[in-house]
Amino acid sequence: MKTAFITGIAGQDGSYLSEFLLEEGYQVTGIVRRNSVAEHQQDRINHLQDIQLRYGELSDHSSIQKALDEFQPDEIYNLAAQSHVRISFDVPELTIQTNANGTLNLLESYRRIKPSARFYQASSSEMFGNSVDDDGFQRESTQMIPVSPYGCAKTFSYNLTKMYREAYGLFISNGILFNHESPRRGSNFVTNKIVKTAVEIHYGTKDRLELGNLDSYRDWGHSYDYVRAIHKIINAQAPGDYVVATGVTHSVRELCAYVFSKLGMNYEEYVSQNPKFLRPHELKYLKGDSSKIKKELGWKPTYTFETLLDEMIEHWEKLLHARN
Ligand code: G4F
Repeated sequence: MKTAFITGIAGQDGSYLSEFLLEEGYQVTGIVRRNSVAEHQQDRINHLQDIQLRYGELSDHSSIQKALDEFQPDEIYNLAAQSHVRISFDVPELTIQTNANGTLNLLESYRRIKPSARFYQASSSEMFGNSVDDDGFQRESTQMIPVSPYGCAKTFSYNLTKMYREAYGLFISNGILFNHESPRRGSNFVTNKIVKTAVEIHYGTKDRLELGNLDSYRDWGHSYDYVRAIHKIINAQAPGDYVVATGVTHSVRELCAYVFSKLGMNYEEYVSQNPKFLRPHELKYLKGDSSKIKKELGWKPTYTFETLLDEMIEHWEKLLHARN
């Protein structure tokens, strides 16, 4: 039985990955941060009886060492992060501490305690900033010019993991994941914010939706598919770096139009812009080319933009209908 150790195990991807690894016969372990609202801290993983959790923080080196010493994992998945790009402008130091220094802490503990393990780093399409290749795609070779504290921290960790791979001969891989969503997505990310509020408007409990930039484009996939890509990446023959994306891009405006029309409404009657949701610097356009992972590891997404949103709409309809 292989042992997996997951930082960020209580997050969207951590929960889907844990479910998948349990199905695959892994022993699943991980760290969770202390949260003042203990009731909701592990909502996404409460249904998983067989996982072992300890309190820990990427920025608390001793907590990482203790957990790795105890679990002696075969695979380490570094998913923990301050993952909200706009909030990274509000809390830049915390973002750098967790997303950059935190990776360094984990790498140092890993190479001292269990260097035979394999290591997966959750890298992000936010690292590209506004770089786009001439054919309109971002891929592994696209220049990285991040435009947010979050993107800068992720780019640091991406470079650091590559350096550790070369310098110490460790099995370390990066997944450069484009936006990926699900009903478990935090409702301050744009997909879930739009779906949840549109359903609330549909049921008459809200009357408008305020957003930031409606004209940015994202390549949105489903977390269910992306955690399967992560598992393929860490189990590849050799370590490497892979873009994980659908190759299809839509604007936030198109997302609103789809969701509201599915609920029989015209988004233009309900959606307005509030400058408080704008960012000091915006990444305008993402469309990923995942040819490498498709060709080398045989991964492909099963959800489309439409089926992803349909599942999210159905989730909120069930939940809010039950409450009404
Ligand atoms: O849903 P978002 O906040 O996701 P964002 O910033 O693209 O970041 C996500 O994807 C990254 C991968 O590229 C991850 F690394 C990161 O951890 C995270 O998962 O915003 C998507 C777009 C942006 O252009 C934003 O400006 O939606 C726009 N937007 C417009 N109104 C809004 C809003 N975003 C949020 N969160 N809230 C709004 O009201």
